[in-house]
Amino acid sequence: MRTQVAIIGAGPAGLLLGQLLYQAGIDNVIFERQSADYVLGRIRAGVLEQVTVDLLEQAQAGERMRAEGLPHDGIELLFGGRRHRIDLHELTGGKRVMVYGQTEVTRDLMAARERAGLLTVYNAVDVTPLDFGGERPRVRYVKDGEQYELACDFIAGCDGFHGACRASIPEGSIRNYEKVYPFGWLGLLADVPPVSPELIYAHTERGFALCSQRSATRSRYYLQVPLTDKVENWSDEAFWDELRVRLDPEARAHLVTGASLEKSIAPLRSFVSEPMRFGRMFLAGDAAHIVPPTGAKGLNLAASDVGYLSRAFAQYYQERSSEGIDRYSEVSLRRVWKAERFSWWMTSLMHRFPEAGAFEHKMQEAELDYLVHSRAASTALAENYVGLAMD
Ligand code: RFL
Ligand code: PHB
Repeated sequence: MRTQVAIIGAGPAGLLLGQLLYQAGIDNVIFERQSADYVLGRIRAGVLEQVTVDLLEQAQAGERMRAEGLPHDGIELLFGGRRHRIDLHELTGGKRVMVYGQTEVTRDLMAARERAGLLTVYNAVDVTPLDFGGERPRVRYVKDGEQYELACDFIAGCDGFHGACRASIPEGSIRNYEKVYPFGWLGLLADVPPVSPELIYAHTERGFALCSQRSATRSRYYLQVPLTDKVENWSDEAFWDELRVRLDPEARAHLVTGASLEKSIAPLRSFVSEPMRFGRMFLAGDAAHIVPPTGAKGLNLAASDVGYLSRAFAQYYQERSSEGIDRYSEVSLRRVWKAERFSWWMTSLMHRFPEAGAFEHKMQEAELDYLVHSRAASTALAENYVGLAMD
């Protein structure tokens, strides 16, 4: 068996890459360790930049998003007990974000792939990228107890932070940069109407909270929690009680609570691996970098990576030019580092750090006050939040 691009991982990066390559006439096969249902069961991102929306349209997977996604023109920052609106649309000269869950993005991409008749090997065991340092890479895997190999021109490592691709690159050929934060996010999904039409990012003495949403009837909320907390010790009631005290009086009065559909704790990390290429293997998405979720950038970076990578492969096959693939890592990393900076900044500004003292708390409050009252500072936030342009 043979293909042009073997893609490891059927998360948003792998699935979107597969569709963009298909649109460019490039053959590809995806290998995924889990089942399709398992992939769809992971509740993650909710905010799409215009760049991501455009790529999903290009991939012919944008129809339902266009109909059901919620365009948002602003976000609110809550601190000192009051909310302040950041008008993304006005500050960026007409840009906005789209609230549409990663689960739905993934579902739409899976459906588009099925329509195209492309092969995805789910429940693939021991997926191993081989010989990608040379001219003839291969992927070895086990399916239903039998071992197989697929020859290919290139391997796309879209297998997330804990995947096999980055781990199989010889030590010393890539450099990792990492920062681990001393807290996590406890997330809860429930079929209740959102507390407010726009997202609320709350900075409080008890820690950060985020009010997000998936639709007019489904809400997603997050609380900053110590890393030592266990999800099983957080009852739904305890979650709602804690969220309530982190909100302003009006939001508190409007909060509708209900049984959780999902509840989980995610640690927060900043991570970049450089370069995003070794020989004929290219890393994309969480396989290459992680951002803390505060800036809503993870899924969007996965999308822009595969936007660049699909362009590079198209140039290779259609124009016989290696220029795009040779520049992939450099071009992607320029965007990645700016999103890393924004996510780190927003995380540092909005959370309560255990080691911070009274002076640091005053600095956070002063910066938030400056941010919402300075047009220049608000514009910088808005410009990054809606997403920087792709080169
Ligand atoms: P994924 O989604 O982790 O997919 C990788 C896939 O690879 C598979 N895999 C393997 N397959 C074969 N062989 C192996 N050895 C394999 N190892 C792993 C996995 O099963 C999986 O299916 O990575 P990808 O595609 O790069 O996508 C990245 C995004 O999922 C991630 O960046 C975002 O979810 C981050 N994120 C957010 N991003 C945003 O842009 N906006 C947001 O609002 C946002 N909110 C969030 C988030 C992430 C969160 N968590 C839980 C980490 C909120 C949270 C709480
Ligand atoms: C979400 O809806 O899951 C979400 C929204 C904004 C973020 C992070 C997560 O910054």
